[in-house]
Amino acid sequence: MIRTVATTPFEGQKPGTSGLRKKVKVFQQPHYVENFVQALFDSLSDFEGETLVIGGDGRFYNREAIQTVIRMAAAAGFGRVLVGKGGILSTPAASCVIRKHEAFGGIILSASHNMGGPEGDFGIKYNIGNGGPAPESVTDAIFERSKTIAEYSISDAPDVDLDALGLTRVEDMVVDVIDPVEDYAELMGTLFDFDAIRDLFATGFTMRFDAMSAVTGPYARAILEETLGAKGGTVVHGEPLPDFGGHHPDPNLVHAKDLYDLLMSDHAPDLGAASDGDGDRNMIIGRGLYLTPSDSLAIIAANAHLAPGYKAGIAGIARSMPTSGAADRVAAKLGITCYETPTGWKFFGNLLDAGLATVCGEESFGTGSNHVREKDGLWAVLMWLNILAVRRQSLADIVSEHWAAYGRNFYTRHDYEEVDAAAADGLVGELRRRLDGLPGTVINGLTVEKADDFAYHDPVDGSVTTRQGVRIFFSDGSRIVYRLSGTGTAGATLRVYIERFEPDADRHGIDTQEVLADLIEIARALPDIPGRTGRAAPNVIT
Ligand code: VG1
Ligand code: CO
Repeated sequence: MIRTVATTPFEGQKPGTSGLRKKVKVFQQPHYVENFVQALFDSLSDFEGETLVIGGDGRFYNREAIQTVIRMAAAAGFGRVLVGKGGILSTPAASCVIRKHEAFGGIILSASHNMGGPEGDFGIKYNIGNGGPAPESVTDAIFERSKTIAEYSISDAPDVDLDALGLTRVEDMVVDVIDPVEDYAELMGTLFDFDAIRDLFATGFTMRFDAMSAVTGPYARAILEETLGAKGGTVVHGEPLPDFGGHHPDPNLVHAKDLYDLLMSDHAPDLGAASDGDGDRNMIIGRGLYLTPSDSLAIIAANAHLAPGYKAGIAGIARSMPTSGAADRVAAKLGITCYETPTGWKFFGNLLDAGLATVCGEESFGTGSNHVREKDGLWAVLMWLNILAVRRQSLADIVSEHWAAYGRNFYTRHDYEEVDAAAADGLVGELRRRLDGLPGTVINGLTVEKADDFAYHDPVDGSVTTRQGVRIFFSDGSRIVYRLSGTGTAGATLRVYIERFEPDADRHGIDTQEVLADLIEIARALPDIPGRTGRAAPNVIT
C-alpha cells in the first residue's frame, strides 16, 4: 500500500559539488532521506513507468537508504528499478547502466572519498538520463522544493532482497537486482585492447591496485585479475567495507601513502593504482614516479589513439579550471580545443553530449571520457595499461618524454581542511575585494598580471556559472587559485592550487614543492592564511 506521510522541511538539503553530503547521523534522522528523495521526484517530470537505476558505494547506511529509495520510487510511479546486487554500483558503473538501459536517471548513494562508518559521511546524488550528474538547474530546484516540502509518498512493502539477482515487485514497479560489474566490464572490453594488456601481464608486468576497501574491489578483481590475467593478489583491500576499514577512501599521497611508499621502494611493482569510495577517482604511480592527475590527463589525451575505442583521435579535451594547463599544450599540438570548466563533473556533461570533448579531467584524481558521464577510476587505470602495453616503456619514461616534448607544468594543491567556515568565507571574500587592485603589484619578485573570479559560460546551453574560484596570474605564466570545497561536511575546506610552467627539460627532475616554493609562500601570505585560519600549514598536500 502507498502511504502519504506528513513531514516538515530540513534546513540545508542543498546538493554541493557532487550531491547532498552530510554526516551519517544527519541522514539517520526520521524523514531526512524521504524529504530529499521526494524533493527530487517533485523536481522531475514525465517519469511514469520509466526506469530508475539505484546503487551505492557500500558504505554504512547504504542498504537502508536504498530500501527507502525503492519504496519511494514505487510510490512515485517508476515502472522499473535496476539496483546493483548488495546495493553496490560504482559511480561510473551506475552511469554506464543508466546509458545502456536507457533509464530515466539514477540515484547514487555515496559520499565518495569522505570517511564512512556510523561516525562518517553519507550522500545522495541524482544522475540524469545521459548518465551524468544533474546540472545545477536540477539541483537548485531540488533545494528549493526541500524548503517547502510538507508530505512524501512511500510504499509500505517489505524490504527487497538485495542479495538475490533477478526480478521482484514493489507495488506495480519491477525491481531487477543486477550484477553490478557485468555491464561495466563489457564496456571496458570495447574501449581497450584487452589482448595487448593480457600480453603485458603475461610477460611479467606487475601491478598493485588498492581498492581502499571501497567499491572498486569487485570491478578490479573481475577485470584485472580474472579477465586480464594480472596475478592473484594484484588487487588489495578488494572487499567493500561499510567503514572502508576505518580509512579515508581517498587515493592521494596522504591517504594512499602505503601504496606510494611501495612504489618508491626497491621492491616496487611496475605500476601502482588506487581508487576512491565510489570508484570515480584514480591515482596512478609508476615505479619511482608519482604522476599528477593533471599530467595524467595530458598524457592520456596525447596517447588515447593507442586504445581501440579512441583510435580515430579525440575531438576535444575538457579540464576543470584548477587543473593544470598541461592538457592545453596537448590540445594545441593536436589542433583541438581544451575547454575550461568549473570544478565538478556535471560541467563536462554538455561538452561530452555535444561531441565537443572526448576526454576530461580534474586535478582531484578524476579522469574520464565520453564512454560514460562520470569520471572513472578503473577506466584511467585501463587506459594507462593500454598505453603501457602498446609502448612497452616504463611509466616514468613515458612521462619524462612527454615533459621533454611539451614542457612540464609543476603543480601542487594545498588543502586546509575543516577550518572555521566564517574565517574561510572572510578570506575568500577579502581576496575578491582585492582583485581589482592586484594587477601590476609585485609580490616576492613576481608581478601580478591578471586576477579574477572564474566564471563559466557553457558553450552548449549558454548558462553562466559565476564565483568559481579566485585566480591570480603572474607575468611568468605562474598561477595561484583559491576556492572553497563543496564536498566537505564539517567546517570549510580551503583549497589552494599552485602551478608553474617549466620548458627546460634539465629542470624537470626537481622536486615540485621546491620549484614552487616562492609561489607557495605568496599563496600563504597574500590572504594571510595563518592569521585568518589559525593554520600554519596545509593538512593535505597533493
Ligand atoms: C572535490 C574535487 C572536485 C570533484 C569533487 C567530487 O570537490 O575538488 O574536483 O569533482 O570533489 O569528487 P570540492 O568541491 O570538494 O573541491 V568525488 O570523487 O568526491 O565525487
Ligand atoms: Co568519488
